[in-house]
Amino acid sequence: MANHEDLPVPIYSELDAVYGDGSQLEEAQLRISVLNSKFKQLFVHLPDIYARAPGRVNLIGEHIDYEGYSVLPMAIRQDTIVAIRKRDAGESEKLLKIANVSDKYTMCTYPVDPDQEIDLKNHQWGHYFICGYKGFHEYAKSQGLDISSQVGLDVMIDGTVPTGSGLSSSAAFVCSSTIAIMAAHNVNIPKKELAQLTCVCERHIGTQSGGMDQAISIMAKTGFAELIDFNPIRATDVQLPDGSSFVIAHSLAESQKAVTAATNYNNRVVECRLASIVLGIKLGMEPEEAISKVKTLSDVEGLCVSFAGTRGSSDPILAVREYLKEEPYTAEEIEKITFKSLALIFADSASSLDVLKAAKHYKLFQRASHVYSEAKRVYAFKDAVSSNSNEEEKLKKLGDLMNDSHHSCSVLFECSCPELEELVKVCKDNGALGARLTGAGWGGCAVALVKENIVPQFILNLKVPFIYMKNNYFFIIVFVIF
Ligand code: NG1
Ligand code: MG
Repeated sequence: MANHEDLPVPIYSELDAVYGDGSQLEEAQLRISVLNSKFKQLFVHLPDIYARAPGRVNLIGEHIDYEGYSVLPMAIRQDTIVAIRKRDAGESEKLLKIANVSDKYTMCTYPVDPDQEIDLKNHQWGHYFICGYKGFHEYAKSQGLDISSQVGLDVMIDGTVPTGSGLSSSAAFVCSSTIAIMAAHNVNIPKKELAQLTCVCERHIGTQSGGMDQAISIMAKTGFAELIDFNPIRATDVQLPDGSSFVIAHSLAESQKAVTAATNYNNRVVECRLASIVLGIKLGMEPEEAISKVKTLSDVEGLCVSFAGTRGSSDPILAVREYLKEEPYTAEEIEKITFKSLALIFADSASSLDVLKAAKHYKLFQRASHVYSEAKRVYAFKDAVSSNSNEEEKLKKLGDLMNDSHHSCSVLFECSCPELEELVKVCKDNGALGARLTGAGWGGCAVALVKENIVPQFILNLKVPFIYMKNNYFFIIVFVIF
């Protein structure tokens, strides 16, 4: 039988197929009937095709996918559905019209030209569809496929993943759009290729994404979390222990990653790249070689390990402690090591140059320490899940790893925020075995591991003190998984 990740993704033309496992039929039918009636009202015709992609919660492995390290997310039921109709070649209007079921989002209109530039300075919600559109056409060109881009598309979006919440509403949108656009052109490819392609698509929004969100959105399986490896992308099922639930709670601080990229997300990608170049040089590479060959901290791990090996341990964190200083680096200090200006090192990446403009200093020691320790925690988590210990011990271990991950994100990677700190504390005070921010951070959700028998009480307890402490917040959104 073909491997799950070698199969193509499903495309839907019938109502009852939107949830592949046939569950929640009524909810799906209701959504599709609203979608259809709004579609018809606006575009006169009905859509030809529906595509669906879920959001995700990351259980552990934060800010390490773009450094080449494995992560451990699972899909959530909240998703994006895209309904699409390709206009006939004879129809005069040649535009991409992207509408939304929710009145919150007004219709966005774009030309059909796949080479159009996305106006990143003027962020619009429809840009995420164009990410898929541009990415698909680039893919088609690279494969020599003959795709006419001169027909208009009518599109209606229905998303249920809260935006800016760290639950990957963006990847759900980009993935479902890409699948729908491909289907409209009769193209389909295996899931693992699509996971790679959609990661490249989403980078058109200006964030230097690592690929976790698209990989889990495309390759998730009901009832499992997945260990996602990169280069090449691969998904391995992880069956979580019985007797526990993951509760996701929203801090209600919204994190608009596409808008804050230069100081937050892309800043960390740049800092990690600089840390890996400096480490490469300190561990014996020529500066020019390190700049051209070393892209991520995983690229220099081999060098770190052989260094550390001479001291009787194979821990790259020891190399970080030996060779990177704890005080933040100025650009000049780094340039003394690289013998090349930072502007030249990043000359081919406009979004990295934006980071350099905004940055005052670079915390190489802290970022590298987080990445190497977090990468280990992912494997420790996976090992704990499959170990022979009793459930009680397993859950305790998983909770401890989640707590350590949060501490590292907060103190070393500095991607938390006061609201998330408070929420994580409230989770722990109310009996969570472990709690941590999930996704990029700087707002959004926390995920807590909670024993199943206390989940209802946990949710109640969580709401009360949180509302009390932050009386400007009226509610938190809670999803329970498993
Ligand atoms: P969210 O939480 O969706 O903004 C981002 C990245 C991931 C990963 C995590 C941090 C995108 C599309 N997603 O997720 O690749 O780096 O942050 O672990 O940029
Ligand atoms: Mg996102």
